[in-house]
Amino acid sequence: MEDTELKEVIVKLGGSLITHKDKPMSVNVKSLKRAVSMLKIANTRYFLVHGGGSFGHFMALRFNLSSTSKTTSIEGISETKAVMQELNSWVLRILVNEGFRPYTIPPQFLFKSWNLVRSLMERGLTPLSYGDVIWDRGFRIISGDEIIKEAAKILKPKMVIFAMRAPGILENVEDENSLIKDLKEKKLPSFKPAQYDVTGGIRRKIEIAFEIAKLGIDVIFVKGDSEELAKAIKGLPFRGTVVKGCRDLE
Ligand code: IP8
Repeated sequence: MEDTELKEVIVKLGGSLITHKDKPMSVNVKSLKRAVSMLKIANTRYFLVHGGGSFGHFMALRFNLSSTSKTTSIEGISETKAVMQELNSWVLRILVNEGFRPYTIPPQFLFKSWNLVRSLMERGLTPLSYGDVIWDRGFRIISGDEIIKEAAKILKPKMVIFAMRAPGILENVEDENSLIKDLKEKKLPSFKPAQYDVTGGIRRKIEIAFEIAKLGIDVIFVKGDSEELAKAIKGLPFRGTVVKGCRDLE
């Protein structure tokens, strides 16, 4: 069997896709179910990660937690972990109902468990992780995007997909027709900061996408609750944004 056939696809289910971002602690069940059904249709091996949306970001902001500073608020640590675990249960349940066999590994353990991740995938299970609070010489938030970056380095997937609410990266957030199809490093639009986002928002996401692309892996931003997601995974023409993998080792 060709090596490429064994490679999995890493998908980040964005918090803005799977929750109602302006409504605290509210799962967007419809979008989440649709995104999961698209993953099923595309029928490949996945490593999945989900974001915090109106669960994690809302709580982290309330207790002043972030990805760039350490917190000593033990209430904030527990409350934020609790809501992320709750959101993870929703994702887990919907994946199971759709026929996946997911297995959650919180990020605190993930980085020491890549062999477990590989074993899970070999057995037909789908490893799932999520943005969370971790101990990193002090407690801080780790975003799903940071997890994806590490996973991409280790697993060397076929592609990395950010499944989002928007149809991709937009030049102007208010205009869905301003989609950037081919995103190049020098052509970054200026993004407004999100209403609440403790992990750096779309700008940080794009920086991470370029870091992954430098490993020679294509990174795709696509609307998660639409057929475009399945098309992108299958390698068919789709509407979305591509950051082309570019490894110049020669
Ligand atoms: O939505 C954030 O993960 P992200 C996780 O992937 C928390 O940035 C706890 C806010």
